[in-house]
Amino acid sequence: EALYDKIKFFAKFPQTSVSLRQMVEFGTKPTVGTMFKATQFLREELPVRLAHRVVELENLPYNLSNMASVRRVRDWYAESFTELVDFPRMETPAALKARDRVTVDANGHVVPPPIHRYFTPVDPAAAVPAECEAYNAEFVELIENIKRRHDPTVATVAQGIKELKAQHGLPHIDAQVQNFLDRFYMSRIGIRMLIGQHVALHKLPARDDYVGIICTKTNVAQVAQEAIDNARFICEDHYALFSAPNVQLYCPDDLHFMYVPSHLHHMLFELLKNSLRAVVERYGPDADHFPPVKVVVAEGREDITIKVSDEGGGIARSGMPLIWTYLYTTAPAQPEPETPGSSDFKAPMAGFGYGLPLSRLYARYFGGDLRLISMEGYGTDAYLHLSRLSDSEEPLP
Ligand code: W6P
Repeated sequence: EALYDKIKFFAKFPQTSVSLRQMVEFGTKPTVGTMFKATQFLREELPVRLAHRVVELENLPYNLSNMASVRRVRDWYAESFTELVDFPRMETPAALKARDRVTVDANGHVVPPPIHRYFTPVDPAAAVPAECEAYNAEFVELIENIKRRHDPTVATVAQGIKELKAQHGLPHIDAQVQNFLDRFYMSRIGIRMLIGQHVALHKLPARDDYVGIICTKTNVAQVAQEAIDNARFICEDHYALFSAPNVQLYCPDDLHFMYVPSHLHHMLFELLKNSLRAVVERYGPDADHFPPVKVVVAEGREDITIKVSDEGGGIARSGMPLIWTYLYTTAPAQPEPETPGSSDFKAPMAGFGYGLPLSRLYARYFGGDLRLISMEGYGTDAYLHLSRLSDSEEPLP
């Protein structure tokens, strides 16, 4: 069908990576003209990225492409693709006039037609600022709606994976499916970053240390403390505890770097929940003492590394690869691992969501990484590496 041909055509174009530094340079003191250029970039780039995903969603193994949930997600991508390529290009007042699409008022000023009638490329310098502004605003509204449309993607894909498990009884780690999901979610992080950044530049009031959703001086101790407070609160709620295990934070108060605070919070919150869960489940919710979780932040030249250490009993070495899989998390029943440590192994498994694989993708998105080292019978150390050199480019699948 015609739409699918168009999508396949767009999917032949390479995606364009953007670095954190570029996002910041672009968004510093955004004028109508710069925002217009950003609009033009996204108006080209987003359809290309969406098209790549549609083609992948159409070609999944295990008949995954025909599952209702996967098709629903595919349809959202195709719908958003259509809206973006149908979004009009803009044309100059001169061009408009030449095409007799405009009226000229009593003072000789051009009265532009409704935005949806613009459609040829324009030199922003030659365009009327008010027109550009209206055009930008309309584009922002479009991509905000697109972002909202795709909110339920992770839950919907997870549903599909669960159904796949039920139908095929697949092995716990299927490299193909794992690989697809890593690519798919990495792409999603990138698309949502670009949209979120653009919308924030357009809408949020200017702040000294923010460029869109990027904080040029993200205070590590502050974000870490918020993640700690939130994770402990959730833990107390979940286990009906009077007090969750303590979390000791070792971080210079003034340590800051350029990052997206919400991403950092998300990753630390996820790690801390896992650690708290491991500790509470090892000692039991009625224990009168828990060993504290420790968060140590180190400032290197290349990286800021955050280590989250718990004494939650650790994970069997054979179980480590499973931590990063998506199939595993939605699996209703797990066979016991063939190691003596199986009882230790089972406890932390129960609650794993997509949190860890997604957190690792968030870390990698800006050139960082997430690694786990476990001492079975004692505890687990998670190392979150964040690149301080903000010029690593988006890793696009
Ligand atoms: C555990 C399992 C785990 C996963 C991620 C982070 C910390 C921990 N601790 O026992």
